[in-house]
Amino acid sequence: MKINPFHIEGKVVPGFKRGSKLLGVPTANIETKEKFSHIQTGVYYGPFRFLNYGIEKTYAGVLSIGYNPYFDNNCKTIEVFLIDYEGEDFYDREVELTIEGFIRTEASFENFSELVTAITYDIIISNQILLCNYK
Ligand code: RBF
Ligand code: MG
Repeated sequence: MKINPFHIEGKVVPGFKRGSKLLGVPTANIETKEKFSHIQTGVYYGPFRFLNYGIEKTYAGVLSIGYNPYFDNNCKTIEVFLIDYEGEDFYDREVELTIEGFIRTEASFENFSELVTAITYDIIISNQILLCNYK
């Protein structure tokens, strides 16, 4: 669902290390200056850019904003998976996202494979919407 777009800027910080190892879906965890406490938790998509590096590619981002109910986190986090990025981890880089669409609310799941299936669908949906626009 398209939403009124909004901007997120921040720095990539270390996460819980579950994304790549456990799920096969590495995410960049974004620390923002604003706390974004007003943003509704859920799964979103939108274009992603690195800041301060001149002209660079725009990546297709799929975000999870919230408490990861399957893992029951205490803090609200903003994490993004880049569909079309292949490369090293990029901690400490300043990044920006324009969030353009909402996919679903966060959920807990019966088991691990249901969580991974849901994330896989999120990525497929975002891929269809974003890659035609930004490639
Ligand atoms: N975690 C959840 O507990 N519930 C979710 O519904 C959920 N959806 C996600 C959707 C996407 C597209 C991504 C990238 C992550 C999602 N996560 C969700 C977060 C996932 O649990 C987290 O990335 C790992 O635990 C690593 O911190
Ligand atoms: Mg992460």
